[in-house]
Amino acid sequence: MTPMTDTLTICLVGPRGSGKSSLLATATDCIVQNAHGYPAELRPMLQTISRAAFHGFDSSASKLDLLGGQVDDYQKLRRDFAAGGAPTEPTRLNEYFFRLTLIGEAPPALRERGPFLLRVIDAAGAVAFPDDVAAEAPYEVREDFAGKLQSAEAIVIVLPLARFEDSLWVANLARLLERLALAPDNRARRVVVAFSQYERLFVRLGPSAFTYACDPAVALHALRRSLQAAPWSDALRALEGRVAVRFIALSAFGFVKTFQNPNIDPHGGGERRFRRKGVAGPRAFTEFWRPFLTADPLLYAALDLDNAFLFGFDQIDGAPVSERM
Ligand SMILES: Nc1nc2c(ncn2[C@@H]2O[C@H](COP(=O)(O)OP(=O)(O)O)[C@@H](O)[C@H]2O)c(=O)[nH]1
Ligand SMILES: [Mg+2]
Repeated sequence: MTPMTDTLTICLVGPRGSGKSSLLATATDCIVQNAHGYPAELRPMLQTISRAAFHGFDSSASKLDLLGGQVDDYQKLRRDFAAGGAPTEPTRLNEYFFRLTLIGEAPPALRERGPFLLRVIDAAGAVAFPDDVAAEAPYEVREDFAGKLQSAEAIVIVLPLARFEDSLWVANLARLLERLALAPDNRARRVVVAFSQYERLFVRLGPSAFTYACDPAVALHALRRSLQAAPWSDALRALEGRVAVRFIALSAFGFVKTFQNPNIDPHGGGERRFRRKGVAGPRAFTEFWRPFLTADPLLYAALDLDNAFLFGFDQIDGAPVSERM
């Protein structure tokens, strides 16, 4: 029997600078480096494909490819991140297309399924919250985004873990969630709240940092603390039942390979990844770079498969971590 092809749309939303593009840019490397939270035996493979391939056309010369969403668009995003800069902010909605295949041991429910074709929409900060009063994006772009948000099967909300009090986007997020709850025709079945920049919590721990980060109980504790201070979490709760909600802490910068400290340059101005001195080009940044869990929101969105780092409200609300052990 030929496996059925599943296609789905995933929307990345979140305030400007929250790390949406970095999350996406590092997702394929996260999988290649086996830096996701799923069992290694699952052996997921995430490849970029063209827009035409997503829609089931073979020809690479298809008219659809002229609309963008080409394989190269993702490689550019990835290269920009690898070269040490932030991915350049797109002026319109950027769409990226992937084929997800499980080549290892899939759990029973997934064995007859796949490959999964994913469309991931990364909106520029200005449109990532449709109601943003400060949005500079043209009306059509925001309308387009609102429409795609409605038609997405999964939504990944990216929020910086350490910058929680910022008020404008807190209001926008609550509105976005209410809109999702009220819209009768929205297709969202899964929402992942991804707290980015997780490595920053561990900057003082040196080489022990990675060990702590890898403990799901530590992640749960950090997520609980953040959610206590989040006025929008009630709006998210209202979605539950109709939508599966998961929380995860992750990091595009990640932890330095072999040294295991957070991948932030202690001597660099601002926040920069650790860079090998005397080495030029992207290799200076990528030599020791290992992202942390950035593929998991996409894998969960596509597969509806949990792992030890994905938490639902039941776990967030559950007994304190210390009492569970
Ligand atoms: N410390 C830290 N900074 C990050 C991380 N990921 C992204 N950033 C920084 O956050 C800023 C915004 O990232 P970007 O992906 O462009 O955010 P977007 O506007 O939501 O797409 C950039 O300056 C990145 O260098 C991370 O994992 N850790
Ligand atoms: Mg971006």
